[in-house]
Amino acid sequence: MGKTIDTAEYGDLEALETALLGELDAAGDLAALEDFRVGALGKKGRISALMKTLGQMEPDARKSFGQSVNGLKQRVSDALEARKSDLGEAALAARLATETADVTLPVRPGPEMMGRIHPISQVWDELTEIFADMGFSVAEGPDIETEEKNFDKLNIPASHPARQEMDTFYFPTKEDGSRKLLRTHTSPVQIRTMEAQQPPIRIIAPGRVYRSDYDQTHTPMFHQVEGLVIDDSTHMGHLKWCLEEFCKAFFEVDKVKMKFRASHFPFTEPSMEVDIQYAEVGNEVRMGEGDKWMEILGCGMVHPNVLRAVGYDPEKVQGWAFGVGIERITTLKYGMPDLRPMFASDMRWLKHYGFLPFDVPSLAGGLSS
Ligand code: 2NL
Repeated sequence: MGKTIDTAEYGDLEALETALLGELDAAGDLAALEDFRVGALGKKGRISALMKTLGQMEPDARKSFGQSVNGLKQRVSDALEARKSDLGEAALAARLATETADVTLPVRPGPEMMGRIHPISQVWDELTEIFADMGFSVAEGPDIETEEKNFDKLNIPASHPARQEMDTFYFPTKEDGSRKLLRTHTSPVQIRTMEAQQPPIRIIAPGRVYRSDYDQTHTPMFHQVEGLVIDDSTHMGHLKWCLEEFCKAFFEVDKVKMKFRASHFPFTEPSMEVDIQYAEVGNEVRMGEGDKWMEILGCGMVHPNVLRAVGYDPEKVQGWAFGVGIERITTLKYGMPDLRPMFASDMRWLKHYGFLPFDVPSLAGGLSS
């Protein structure tokens, strides 16, 4: 005969189970649950103590009692896990109820408020916002281009002065005689788009461009945004409307006065340069007032040779294009007297002319505030 199991304290296993499950229900938090686990299922816990008595029992009794204790252990473990997950969810719900965050509050002064968005980046975003609202998509392309895409397909012949070494940064000539260059305008992006897509096309191409030129009003790297619209009937009236809408939105005025002057570019015919009227009041410039004129962009109807070069039929499609210098309209809009500090990384200049990271330009919320 084996040793008798003393379960008198609980009467029997069923009573023990009832007691344990009762304690489980009463445990009010995760710490109390851990105490319960150690006391019931831990190495020195009450269920483990029952298991240890098995060794001294008769084989038959050991088998049936062992099965009963195992069943009990399993049910208590399951109940413990269920209670744990209930209490965990309740604890999370309680935390969420107390730890609210008001996302409409202003940002606290801190490191994230120290940085500034460069005026060029801000204006880039403003331009994108304005033209996106008029249905233009943004197209981008590589800074390193071929002579073919930067010049030939734009109806700029090899003899053209703009192709001379003086103005263009060329890479060394390769064995096959070809050489790459740093794009001198973003027009090759439009060439790429036309080669890849059929009309209708309505894109802007903002980007860095490079010319070997450095003085008070020129830096060897600068930024440009070009626009291109091609379909079967768009005309110069659409071009004028689009540029007027752009100027009003960009300079944040209700009226602008613009002058379209005949000009010449190899890639457009006819070509025009656009002057905008402004008044100078102290350090400030006011668009749409006064009697001064300033040239701000170039534009025209896309030359038939350009359309042919990308495989379009000039008898079937037509279009217009424009190009704006981003530095030029940035200095104009934000009253910067000098272009040179633009790329000098001077923190004092950036603090003065830069934008806060949360001043995201939008037509509804104001482009610049
Ligand atoms: C300027 C002049 C201009 C264009 C750029 C263009 C592009 C293609 C075809 C035809 Cl793919 N034209 N671009 C047209 C006229 C003027 O820029 O003075 N920019 C600052």
